[in-house]
Amino acid sequence: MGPALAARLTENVRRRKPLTLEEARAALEAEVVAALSPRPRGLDLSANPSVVLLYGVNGAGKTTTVAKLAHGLKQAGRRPLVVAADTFRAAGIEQMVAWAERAGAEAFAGKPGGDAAAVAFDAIQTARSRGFDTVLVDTAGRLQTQQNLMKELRKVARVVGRALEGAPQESLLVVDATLGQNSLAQARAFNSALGLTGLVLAKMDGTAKGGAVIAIESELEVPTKLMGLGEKLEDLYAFDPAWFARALFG
Ligand SMILES: Nc1nc2c(ncn2[C@@H]2O[C@H](COP(=O)(O)OP(=O)(O)OP(=O)(O)O)[C@@H](O)[C@H]2O)c(=O)[nH]1
Ligand SMILES: [Mg+2]
Repeated sequence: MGPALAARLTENVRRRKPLTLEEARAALEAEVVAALSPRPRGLDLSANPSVVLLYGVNGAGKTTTVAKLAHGLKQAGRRPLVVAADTFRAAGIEQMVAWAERAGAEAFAGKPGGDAAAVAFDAIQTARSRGFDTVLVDTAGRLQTQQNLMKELRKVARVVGRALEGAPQESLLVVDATLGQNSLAQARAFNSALGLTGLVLAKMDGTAKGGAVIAIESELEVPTKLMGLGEKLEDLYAFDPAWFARALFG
């Protein structure tokens, strides 16, 4: 969770004067939960349609998360439209379309090398005319330091807002739990460029602890909303601070 926050939480635990290891562990858990909550952690999908944009660095888990979300929304009786707007990387579109098929969701695909913002705009028109209630937009991976690519994302968000008032309803940063403290730098940059509404913590099924989201939430007040616990469609969960704090300390 980074040295500054770790020092703060440790100091708080010390003040509670735990007598046993068990008490210390429980106090730490309580401190983590306190640092994480209470924040609204549900997706805001009340608008019809609602638009969800997913951002993140290369390989974070964006495409997989879109597929998992589509799967979960279908199961909840909704009609999601999956938008393959990674026009940048070779096979980026095909990958999203293949995942959408597996999830039983319809896909709206851009053309390789095309304008991602235009793809998102057209997808929203399609959603409105054909009655899709949720538009899930997969974007190309990029480093937060690539200014021109960050600018392109701002354009996507702007154009989405023009296509539909109040959109995007959700701007989610997918954070790879195995990347550690670099996630904080990512979150700062994506948040200041795009105004994040939430985080998705992917790859929590391995040895990674994902402690970086505590630092991100404390500093940016952007709630972690979802958590990826594997590579299958069923492996997406609502983020639960109590569960997370327990998992953090084994
Ligand atoms: N174990 C595990 N693997 C995951 C999880 N989420 C994604 N992955 C894997 O991470 C890799 C990258 O996932 P993608 O969804 O393609 O990531 P992306 O952000 O779309 O990548 P780019 O489009 O290349 O930027 C794939 O091998 C996924 O199967 C997760 O929750 N757990
Ligand atoms: Mg992808």
